[in-house]
Amino acid sequence: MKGTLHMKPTSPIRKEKLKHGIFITFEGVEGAGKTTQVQRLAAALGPDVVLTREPGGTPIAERIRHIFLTSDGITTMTELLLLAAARAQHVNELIRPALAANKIVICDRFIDATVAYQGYRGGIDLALIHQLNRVVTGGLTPDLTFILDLPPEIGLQRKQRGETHRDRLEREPLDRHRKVRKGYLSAAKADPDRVKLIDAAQSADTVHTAILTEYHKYLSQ
Ligand code: T5A
Repeated sequence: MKGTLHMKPTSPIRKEKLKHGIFITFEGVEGAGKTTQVQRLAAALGPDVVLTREPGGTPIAERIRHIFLTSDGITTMTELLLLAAARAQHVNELIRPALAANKIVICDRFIDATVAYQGYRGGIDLALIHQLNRVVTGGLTPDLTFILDLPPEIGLQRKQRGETHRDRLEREPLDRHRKVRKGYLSAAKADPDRVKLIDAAQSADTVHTAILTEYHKYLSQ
């Protein structure tokens, strides 16, 4: 399976897409299975893939991630500004150069997470979030986004099965996680060409197949 997707006959449109790289993001509530699916897609797409995550992805952005995840008492506005700083660094240092080198960049969370978490969960004005996202990314938008949709209680249960430590956000009340899911569902509705909603309550194999199907559809457009 590895690498086979890129050995298929290439349409002119697809050649054009590959010339500029492809930017794919994964989103979803805590424990939706993003890490699992990011790794499976990367394995299926072969050596041209660059895997990364937000917040993080570069040494500076990973330091910001640590502050973000471990600082009890942090305000939502501080969260937003830390995430924006990390994203500015990540886009300029890693994502844009990789796309320019014709890579397929797969990122675990990106701009839609800020809308869902700091906007819907945290109550910050959505117009401000969109504007900040545009500024720090220089207008870079993913080509394709998979939202792994799952009731948050199931995601939290999945995570608790495997881990003893729960980070600051995972410990928040269920109501906050439900708002995050609502934010993601709104993002999918607002931009159906880019954002594909995947039922993450299915088995990991079925979810992977659904993602590959959407990826093929994207390439053939
Ligand atoms: N954040 C981030 C913001 O608030 N704003 C932002 O703008 C950004 C970018 C980052 C935190 O930062 C916040 C959101 C987050 O709280 P993170 O590292 O992305 O944290 O943490 P999580 O989102 O919680 O990601 P996780 O890695 O913890 O969970 P995943 O990746 O969604 O799930 P995964 O693949 O690790 O799977 C969890 C468990 O479920 C099993 C796995 O084996 C694993 O045990 N699993 C399944 N079980 C049954 N069926 C399936 N289909 C399964 N798929 C996986």
